[in-house]
Amino acid sequence: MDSTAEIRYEHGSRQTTFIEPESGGNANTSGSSGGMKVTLISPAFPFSGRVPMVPPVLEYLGALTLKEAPDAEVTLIDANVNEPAPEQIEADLVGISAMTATVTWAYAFSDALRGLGKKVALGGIHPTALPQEAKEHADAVVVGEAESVWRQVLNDVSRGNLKPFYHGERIPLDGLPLPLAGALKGPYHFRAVFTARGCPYRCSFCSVRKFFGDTIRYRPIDSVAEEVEKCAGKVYFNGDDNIWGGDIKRSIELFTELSRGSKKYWYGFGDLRAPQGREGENMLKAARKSGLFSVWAGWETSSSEGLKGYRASAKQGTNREEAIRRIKDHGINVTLFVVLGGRSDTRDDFNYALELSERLGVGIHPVLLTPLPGTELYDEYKPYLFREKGWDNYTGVNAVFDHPTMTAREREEAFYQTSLSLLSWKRIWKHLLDTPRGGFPMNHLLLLMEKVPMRRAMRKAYRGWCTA
Ligand code: B12
Ligand code: SF4
Repeated sequence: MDSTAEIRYEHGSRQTTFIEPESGGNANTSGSSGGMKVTLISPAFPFSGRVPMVPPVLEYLGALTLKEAPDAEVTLIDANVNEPAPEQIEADLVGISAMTATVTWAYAFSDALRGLGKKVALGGIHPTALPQEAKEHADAVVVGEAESVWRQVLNDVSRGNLKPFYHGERIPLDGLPLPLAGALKGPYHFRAVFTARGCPYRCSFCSVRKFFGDTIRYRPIDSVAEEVEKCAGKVYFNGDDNIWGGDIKRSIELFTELSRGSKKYWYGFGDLRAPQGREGENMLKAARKSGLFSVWAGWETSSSEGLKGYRASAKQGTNREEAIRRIKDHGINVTLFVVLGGRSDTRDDFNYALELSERLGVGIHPVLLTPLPGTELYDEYKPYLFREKGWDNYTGVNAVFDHPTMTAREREEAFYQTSLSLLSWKRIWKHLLDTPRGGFPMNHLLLLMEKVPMRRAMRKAYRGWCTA
């Protein structure tokens, strides 16, 4: 799960980017989608509003579209920057990418577009988990990854023969196009780079394994390095589910290659097991040298019983506190994700998150446990879900199921109080002091860049919640 999600930015001017079709775009690889207009949309977030990251899916799917249909006209829209009116969209095909939290917006927007006679394809993690539901709101649903089917979709649109479902296969990640970096202008600070897909762990609350598979597929190291050089800014986000991957030797090779390039800083999600292994030290050394300054790790919960319940023990290794110390010793900052408010949690678990942050000198990112469709947790929690709460409540800040001892309001209040305490000036200051000195000044500056807007966003969200 991710956290920069909670950084809000004020709304700015309209931002839609039109990308010129390749000049003289000749042989259309699709053979028949000549000059078609394709608009790709990343929906508005219900909770976080504007985030400082370019929506990776737009730049990537835009590039894939031009790879498959070089003479297509591609328009990218980040609805967090500019929420367009459906009447403004002129396209032969509109592709909308949705996760669970954003699918309510995606469905409503798609319904409006279809009401105007436009063709819409929905894709991404939520339509893949619930394709039949998504089909109610779309002309076509792309289930799974786009690479193996996108050309077919474009062909079918141009022939007026769109199918209801396209099933993407999990193919090797060689030859992926470079994202259309810079095409989407906006108040962005970061761009994401992906080096792998898939996760071998089995956390019951996570959608990733079912979507991308339980084996890891890696991109060739030279294409990752090329992308970092050409597309990533001075500071970038490694969007992998686990920056260490499952193969430490490969990670060291990747980090070594990255450190040969121009100096860039990066951050991402990593498990706590890899840094503990025999090769852990070497890996951390190479990662730091390549510019890694901050790791977000899933601590998830305090007790081993709780970890077992979430099937999240394996990724913790045998001594997770030692892993945190090691990472920090290498000058790398640590933030831990903690899930709260599960049916076996109590109010004390919220206090535990505060204690953990003090004791380990790390940032904590609390999330209210959210059973996302397509996960094992969803099946387990199905009987307790609040049916009246739509998918736009599935953001990690709302209680969406019944709890044996705490009301939804009590859990949400506890969540906000915990988050606000973690973002108090006193704790931000303490976190700055606890930030590894080896990372000065970049780690400290970036920590402030992250915490201050997050604090502002959380306070605003809390005020909104109090009046709701
Ligand atoms: C980057 C990212 C973010 C960024 C998004 C930035 C942005 N503006 O888009 C930010 C930080 C904002 C974010 C926020 C959140 N995120 Co997030 N995020 C990711 C991450 C790491 C990468 C997604 C990505 O961009 N991948 C790159 C693109 C190229 O790949 P892709 O999206 O998978 O697209 C491929 C296919 O899915 C498909 N496809 C996707 N869309 C479409 C559309 C069409 C038309 C077609 C044809 C195909 C297609 O084709 C692509 C190529 O194969 C994923 C983890 C993951 N492994 O997916 C989590 C993930 C998507 N996030 C998740 C969650 C839960 C959240 C939050 C709710 C977390 C939170 N509590 O704060 C928030 C939601 C926002 C909010 N608060 O309201 C979950 C979603 C689970 C679910 N069922 O919805 C994921 C899967 C993480 C996880 N471990 O579970 N996130
Ligand atoms: S480690 Fe767990 S939470 Fe992270 S991607 Fe893998 S299954 Fe999901």
